Amino acid sequence: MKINLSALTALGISSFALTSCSQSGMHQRPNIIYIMSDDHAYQAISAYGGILKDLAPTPNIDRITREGMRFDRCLVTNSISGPCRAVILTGKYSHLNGFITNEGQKPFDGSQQTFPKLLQKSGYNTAIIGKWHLGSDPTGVDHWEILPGQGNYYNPDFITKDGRHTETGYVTELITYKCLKWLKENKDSGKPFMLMMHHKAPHREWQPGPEELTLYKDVTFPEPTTLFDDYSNRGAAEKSQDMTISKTMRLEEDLKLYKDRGKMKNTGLNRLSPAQMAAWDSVYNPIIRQFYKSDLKGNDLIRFKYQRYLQDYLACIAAVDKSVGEVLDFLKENGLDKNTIVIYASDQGFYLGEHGWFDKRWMFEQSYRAPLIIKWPGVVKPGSINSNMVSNLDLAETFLDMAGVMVPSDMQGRSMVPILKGLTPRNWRKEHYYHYYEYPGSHMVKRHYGISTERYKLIHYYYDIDEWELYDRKSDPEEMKNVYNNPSYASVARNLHKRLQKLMIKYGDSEEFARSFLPK
Ligand code: SGN
Ligand code: CA
Repeated sequence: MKINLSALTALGISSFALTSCSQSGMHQRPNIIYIMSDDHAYQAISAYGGILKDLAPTPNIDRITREGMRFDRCLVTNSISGPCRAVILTGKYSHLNGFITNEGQKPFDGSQQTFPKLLQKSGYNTAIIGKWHLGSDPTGVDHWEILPGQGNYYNPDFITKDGRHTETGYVTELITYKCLKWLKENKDSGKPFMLMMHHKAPHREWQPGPEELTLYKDVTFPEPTTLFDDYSNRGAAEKSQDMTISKTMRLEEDLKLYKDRGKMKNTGLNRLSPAQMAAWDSVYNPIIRQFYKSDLKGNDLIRFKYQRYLQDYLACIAAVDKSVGEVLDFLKENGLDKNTIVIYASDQGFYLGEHGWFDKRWMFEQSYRAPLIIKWPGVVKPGSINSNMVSNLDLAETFLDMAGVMVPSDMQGRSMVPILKGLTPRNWRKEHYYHYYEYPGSHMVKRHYGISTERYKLIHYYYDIDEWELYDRKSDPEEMKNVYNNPSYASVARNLHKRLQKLMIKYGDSEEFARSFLPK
């Protein structure tokens, strides 16, 4: 249920009074643990199937799926870290929460309404630990401990309200330790809790932890069918990006094939202790020797880079999965599992060689779709799979609704609680609006906005070019063919144009507005 908070304030009724009196038996409100990794592709979760099904190291994430609901169409609104995090916190599109890009961005305005603030106000004990990536200090939480910016994998710095300090260890393990510590200290506080556990992994440059260094050493991964995509049948944006495995992915920093060890400092590998470095070298030195001896070229080199990329990427995920297992075990051992909702998500999707790419940003499937799995004992039917179009825009309202807190009317998503109960409302969204802004910038993906329906996507690249693209996911699931100028799709395009216009009005966005607050 949505309520207009400013109207209530005008009547002299505070939201807290409202939420308080709407609750009975507040201590029974569910705890919420939101585990979010960074750049975890759904293709790299075994429970999601696909070509890596038998190789993805995700037994514990799969456990959440078995006990909960797997969302197969969770769409993000702007596929990049900081903006996704701001959308999750506020339940508002980027142009309204003010955090539109990672680069060249003012810090997130933490004085605005966010779901942690509303939960805290309603009596929840709240915390955020791990990657934050929003520039300003977190607000609305009783406890926070965050990585500066992207953070480092080994011996990372953390920032708390007392300042910045360095810790010894591997980032995924440190974040897990801190979260379990906070849970132990707060589980008996008499208040329900909401913890945001934000992993850095498996973000670039994909540095595996000490326990996982050799995990995929001898594994060969199947290749995606579009690994050698040449972007024919598509427009200027796809042809001019800078995110291919072949050209953009660096042999040294990304694939650890260092010739010049001085470059290790670019990726934080200079932070390793002598013992950590010895373990690292014992794994990578033989790979380096072999690689430079083999003198690979052309497609053989791309194939090799893809394999090397996935070895490290999945090894990083193995540590995240272990972390998830530790949280689930902790809940069970402490009798908290029945009343704790556990969510596993990634900030956005990611390319694992599809279209020859890594990274994200596009409105194409692999980056637009994020994994989302929710376990809510007694409410969600174990092992259920949902294909409704949900969005990271819905998370704030979902969390508030789970906690029985009134949802402010200016949030732009919708609570997924009815879906979790197996009762999808008949008027659930049938179309989703997207807007990506960070251009020029890393990976050079041009600015675009668009509408997605079950079957089609209409995309407009509008900033330094003016090109429309239309994809039919039914006849072209891999999105290899822009059919915008195909006469047989003329009426589909006309219809989508109208619906897109309506969506932009609904969410208060427009091309003109976007141009007005972006760097020229
Ligand atoms: C870094 C990465 C990019 C990545 C952005 C944003 N380069 O700049 O590849 O797209 O982060 O990622 S790196 O060489 O520094 O790793 S995001 O997930 O935070 O949005
Ligand atoms: Ca990310």
